Amino acid sequence: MPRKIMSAEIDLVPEVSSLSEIYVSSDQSGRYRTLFDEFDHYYGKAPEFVSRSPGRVNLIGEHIDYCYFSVLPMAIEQDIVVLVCTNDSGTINLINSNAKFGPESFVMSAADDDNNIGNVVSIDRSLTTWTNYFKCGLLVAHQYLAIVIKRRHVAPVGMDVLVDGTVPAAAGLSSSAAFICAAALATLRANGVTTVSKEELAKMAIVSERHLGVYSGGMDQSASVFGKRDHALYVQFQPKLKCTPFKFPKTDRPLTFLIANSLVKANKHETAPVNYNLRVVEVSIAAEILAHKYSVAIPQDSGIGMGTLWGFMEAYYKEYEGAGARRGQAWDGEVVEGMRRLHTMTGLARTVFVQTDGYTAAEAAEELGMTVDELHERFLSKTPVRFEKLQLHGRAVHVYEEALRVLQYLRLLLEPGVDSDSDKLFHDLGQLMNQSHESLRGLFNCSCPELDEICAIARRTGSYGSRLTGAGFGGCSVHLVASDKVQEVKDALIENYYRVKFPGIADDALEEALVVSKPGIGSLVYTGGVP
Ligand code: NG1
Repeated sequence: MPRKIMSAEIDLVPEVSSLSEIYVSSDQSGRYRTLFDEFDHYYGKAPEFVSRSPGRVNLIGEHIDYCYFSVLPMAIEQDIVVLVCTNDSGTINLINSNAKFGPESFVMSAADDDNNIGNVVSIDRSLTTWTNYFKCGLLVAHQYLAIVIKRRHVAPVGMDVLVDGTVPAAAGLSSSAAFICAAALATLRANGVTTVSKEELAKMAIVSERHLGVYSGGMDQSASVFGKRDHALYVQFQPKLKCTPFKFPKTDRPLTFLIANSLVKANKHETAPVNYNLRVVEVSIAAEILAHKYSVAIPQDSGIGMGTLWGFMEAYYKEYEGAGARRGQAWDGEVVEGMRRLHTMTGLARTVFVQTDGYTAAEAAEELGMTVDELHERFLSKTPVRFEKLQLHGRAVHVYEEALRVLQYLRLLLEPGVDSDSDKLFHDLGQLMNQSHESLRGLFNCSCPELDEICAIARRTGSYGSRLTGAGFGGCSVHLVASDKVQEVKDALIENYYRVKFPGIADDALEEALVVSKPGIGSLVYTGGVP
């Protein structure tokens, strides 16, 4: 039974029947025709629907989503599409259009006993296989069906699936979130749910990658689901998930973002214990130490079940500060007040974390007034991490300053009258992007020589601001370039980076590595058939 519309005001995941509603920069009908043919070739029938979800580029606000600070991404047109026909054998058949990724089939378990709600599949996180991402989406969608809409004792519907992606993998453009969102949406649809809100889809996708052992924040899934053509997104996580699309100001020369892939693969899952998850643990321990020093209690509500730097900021203001009528109040999102609070937080972080070269486990435990065993038990046992010293100074200062930069960036974009002087606007925005990169490199240690080099070349050639985007450790960079300078910056990168580092690189690889992507529409279901 299809689920009915909940309320007219709720922002629902759209269903479209024409490709022109999805893609503006390129004609994708050839791609879809080939995929429909392939589907017929493999399964001997036509797909019932296509679910798709895009990648994203983050303009500013890196490694702060899991601390619950707001970010400014936009969805891009590159996406993951999932063609689906249901089957009645309870089997999931997965084929990828890219032969590099082998097929897999499995039968779902019924999984509706009370201890195992919605767990239709088990995921072996020790394997790095593409199908694990589909399983994440499948799993969270079934948990949603069982727990949220209380559909129990109904056999999970099997699916014959063909997947195709244009978001480069491990490049910081969120191919994993795009795939998981598309897989979750496909699963809901296959199981008769034709109406789902963007908020519900984003929320279920946000928790999903934890099944693979990565404790990510919610930026990618939110950007992928809420993406809106010609709009960037202001994504807030607290007090609740909220995505506000906004248009760039109209300037005499259009604001253009060039994405340059370093082609260095950033493998988030395999390196999680020393890279991504270690950062998640470090910022949580930093929050706990600040809370301990200022004797405030903070909610244990991060993805990894610990306190957050956002939580500390809120608790600190409740207890000690706040100007005038705001004394003791939670921050309501007002930009100037947020900037003031974040300035204060940066100062506190610098005062408390004086050891700029890091803290051993014993030193961190002492800061928390606990034993090393207690530190391990409470903070280091949730996910495997490896370190010599916890970099608490750099991580906490980066997070508060980056959160501040997001508000400054937003303010510049929304300020009335910016249209008149695009050079000043681009310059100011660019400065914030450059500072962000410096901070990610120097304080958060998540850049790499190739990304630094790309940023330097782009800035030399006319980019106003250049920074890594996404998790870093490789992957993509984003550059604010005036539209009349794009070709010059591209040429300089081709000559001084790509042709030097990858001699003989093919022209189509270069074309894929350097893209100007317009903000695109988010997750949706396409029902238009063969175009
Ligand atoms: P990537 O790896 O670029 O998709 C990751 C996290 C985000 C965010 C950024 C850093 C996932 C799915 N996403 O993005 O939540 O923390 O790093 O800002 O892990």
